[in-house]
Amino acid sequence: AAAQAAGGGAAAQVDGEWIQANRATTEQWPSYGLDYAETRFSRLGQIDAGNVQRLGLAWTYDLQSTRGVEATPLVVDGVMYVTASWSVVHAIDARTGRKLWVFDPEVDRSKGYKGCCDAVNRGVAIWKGKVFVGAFDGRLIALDAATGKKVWEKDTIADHRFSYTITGAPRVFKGKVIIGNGGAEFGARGYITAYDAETGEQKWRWFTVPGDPSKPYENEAMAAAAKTWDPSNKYWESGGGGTAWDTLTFDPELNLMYVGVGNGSPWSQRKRSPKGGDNLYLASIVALDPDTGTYKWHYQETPGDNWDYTSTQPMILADLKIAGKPRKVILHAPKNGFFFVIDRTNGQFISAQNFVPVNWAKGYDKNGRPIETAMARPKDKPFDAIPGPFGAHNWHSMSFNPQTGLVYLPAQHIPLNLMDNKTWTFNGNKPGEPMSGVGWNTAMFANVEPPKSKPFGRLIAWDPVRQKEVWRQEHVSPWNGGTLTTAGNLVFQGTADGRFIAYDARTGKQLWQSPTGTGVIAAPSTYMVDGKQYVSIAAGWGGVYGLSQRATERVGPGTVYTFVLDGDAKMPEAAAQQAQKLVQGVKYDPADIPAGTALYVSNCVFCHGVPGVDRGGNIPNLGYMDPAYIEHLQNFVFKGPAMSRGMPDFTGKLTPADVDKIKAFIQGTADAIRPK
Ligand code: PQQ
Repeated sequence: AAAQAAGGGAAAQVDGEWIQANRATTEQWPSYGLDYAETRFSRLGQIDAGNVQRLGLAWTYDLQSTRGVEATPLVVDGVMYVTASWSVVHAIDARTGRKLWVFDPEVDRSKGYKGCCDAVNRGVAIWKGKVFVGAFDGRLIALDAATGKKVWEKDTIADHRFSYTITGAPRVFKGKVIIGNGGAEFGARGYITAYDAETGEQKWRWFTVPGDPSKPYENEAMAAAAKTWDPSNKYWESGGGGTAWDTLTFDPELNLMYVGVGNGSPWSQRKRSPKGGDNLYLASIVALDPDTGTYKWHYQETPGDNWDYTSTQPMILADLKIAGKPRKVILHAPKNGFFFVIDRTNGQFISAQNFVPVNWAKGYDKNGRPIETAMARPKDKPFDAIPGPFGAHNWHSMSFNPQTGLVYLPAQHIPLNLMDNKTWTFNGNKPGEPMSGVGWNTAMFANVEPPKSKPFGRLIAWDPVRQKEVWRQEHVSPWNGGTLTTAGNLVFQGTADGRFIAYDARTGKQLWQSPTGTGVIAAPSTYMVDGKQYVSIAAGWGGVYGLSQRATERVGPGTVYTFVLDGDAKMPEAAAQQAQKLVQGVKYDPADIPAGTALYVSNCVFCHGVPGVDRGGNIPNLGYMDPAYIEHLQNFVFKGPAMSRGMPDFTGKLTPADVDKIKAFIQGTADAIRPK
C-alpha cells in the first residue's frame, strides 16, 4: 500500500516538463520510448559492459496472457505500468514484482478477428496521475494511476462499419492524449485523435487520407492529398488506408508532432487508385501542430504504396552533425527496407540507404523519390517482394545511442509473394482471397507460388550519418524484440528464440544472456529504484508473425522479467510447445481439397498457418492436432470454446459442408507432406 501511494503520488507529477527533465538522468521510464524523442537511450551506467555478466533475475511477474506481449514497461518511482494482450493493464511494485492493481477493459475476446495482427497492446501513457490505455476494441481509457480505477473512457472509432482497433501506446503531448487506430488491412480510413487528458474531451482529429470527394474536404491537406488519388474505383468506399497504428513523436521546441502513416487499403494500388498517383499521405511521416492537429509538412517514403509498406515503424528524433552542419533529424527505418534521415524542422529529405537487401527500388534520388525497379509492380505475375509485407523492420522499437552514434535496429526478412487479385471487390469475401472471410481486403493473393527469398532476423548497428552498417548479429529467426541502449555501452534485445541478450554497443559482442521461457517481441526498459538499476522485459510470443510461427520449443505465459546486478530469483518453468506430430486418420473426400484450400485461405490461414508446414505460434497449427479435434472441427468453428481466446464465430459465414472441405484440406495436406 505504501508503494501504491508513493507510485500514485509520483505519477501525479508526470507532465511535459517532468518528462523533459527526466532526460538528464533517465532514472524513470515515463513514456513509451523513454522520452518524447523516443531514443530509448538510458543514461544509467550502474550496469555496464564490464559487469553485465553479474546481471541476474530480480523477480518475474505472470501477466496471465497467452497472446503476444508488445508493451514497453513504464516505471515511475518504483511502480511499473505494463500491458498484456487484450489491453489488460498491470501496475507492479518494481522492487518486488508484487501486483498493485490490474485493469481489464474486458474486450470481447470473440472480436479478436477485427485486428490483423494478434490481440496485442504496446503499452500505456502516464500524465498527471492518470494512466492511459488504448483498448483493442477502440476505446481510449484513462485510469487513476494509484488505484487502476477508470476515470473516463472514449470510443475512438469514427465509423463502426470498419474494423478499427487500437494496438499502439497512447502518447500525451501538452495535456492531450494522442492515439491512432489499426485497421488498414480490412478497409479503413486512417486518422489520429487528440483528447484532453483531464476530461477525455475530443480536441481534434486528423485524417491521413482524403474521404469521399463529393463531400467537403476536412482541411486543405485533404484537398491537396485528393489530387494524388484516382477516384475511378471510389477509394473512399474501402477507406483508402493510412492507419497510424504505432509511432508518434514530439519536438517541444519546434512545437511539432510527427505521425507515421500506414499502408493503402487495399494493398493493390491498381485496385485502390487505378491510374496510380502518390496517394498521399500513405506511407509518410506527417508533421502536425499538436495544439490544433493542423498539417505542417509531410515526407512520403513509399509513393503509391503497393506492398503494405507502412511508415508506422518507430521514429527517433536526434540532433546530428551531417556534412559539417548540426541538423535536427528524424531517424526512420520503415517496412520498405530503407533507412531515412529527414530534417524534422521542414520534412526535407536528407538521405536514404537500404539496410537489408531490397528488390522494389534501387535507391532514392536527391529529391527523396524512390527509383523503382521494373519488377516492382507486375501486372499478372507474383512478386517475391523484398522486403515482404511483414517489413524489413516492423513495430519493434529501435534505439539511438549518442555516445556511439549508432542506431540499434531489429531488421528482418519474412518471405511472402504478392499478386494482384483482378476480381477483388470491397468486402467480396470470395474463397481463396486471403482472410476475406474475416473481413480482410488486400486485393492481393499471397504465395500463389512459394517465395524464393530466404527469411532472416538480425540486429543491426547502423550509423545514420554515414548511412552504413557498423556491426550485425544474426538471429535464428525473424521477429525479434525491440532494443534498449545505455550509457554503460550496452544494447539489450530479446529474441524470437526465447533469450534476453546484452551486447557491447560499440562492437556487437554478446556479453550476457538469460532464457525467457518464450519468444520475446517487446522492447526492454531500465530505471533506478532505491539506488539500484533494473532492466525489465515483458516476454510473450505473438504479434502477426507469432500467431502461426515460432522459434522456440518452450512456451510460457506473458511474463515480465526484471534483472539487477547479482539478482538470484528463480526462473519460472516453461512448458513444452505443441508437439509436431502430423494429424492422421481423419476421413475426407479428396475431391473436397481444392474447395477446402480456398476456404482455408480466406478464413484460417493467417492465424493457424499452413497445416503441417508452419510450426504453430501462439495459435496452434491444425496439421499437428490430435485427430479428434479435426474430426469435430465444426464444434470449434461454430460458437466454439476458443471464442474466449480470440477465435471468431463462423456461424452464418461458413456452412457445415464448408467445414468438411476445410477438414479435407487439413488432413489432405498432412497426408501429402508425411514422409513416406
Ligand atoms: N501489427 C503487428 C504486430 O503487432 O505484430 C504487425 C503489424 C501490425 C503489421 O505488419 C501491419 O501491417 C499492421 N497494420 C495495421 C494497419 O494497417 O492498420 C495495424 C497493425 C496493428 O494495429 O497491430 C499492424
